[in-house]
Amino acid sequence: MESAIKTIVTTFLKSAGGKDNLSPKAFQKLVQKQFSGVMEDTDSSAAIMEMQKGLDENSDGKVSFQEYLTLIGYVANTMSQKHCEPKEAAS
Ligand SMILES: [Ca+2]
Repeated sequence: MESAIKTIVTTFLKSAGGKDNLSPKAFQKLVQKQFSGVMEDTDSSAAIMEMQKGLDENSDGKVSFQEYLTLIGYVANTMSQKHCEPKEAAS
């Protein structure tokens, strides 16, 4: 569990290159590299741009750590739903 959280943090720090925010380019790279298995449209830069807009709560065009966590939460939520589907279908 700790190592998973560490991965989440270090992935952000590495991608941001020592800055507080991910640039649109850095965000795109991160999504393509890390989430191609769990998300659709990661090969579409337009789709990733839309995703970034949705996450960008303060509308500064960049993704802060907090906004990045929103994405992690979203992905985790998607995973848990996928995980639950077969059980629901069986009952
Ligand atoms: Ca932002």
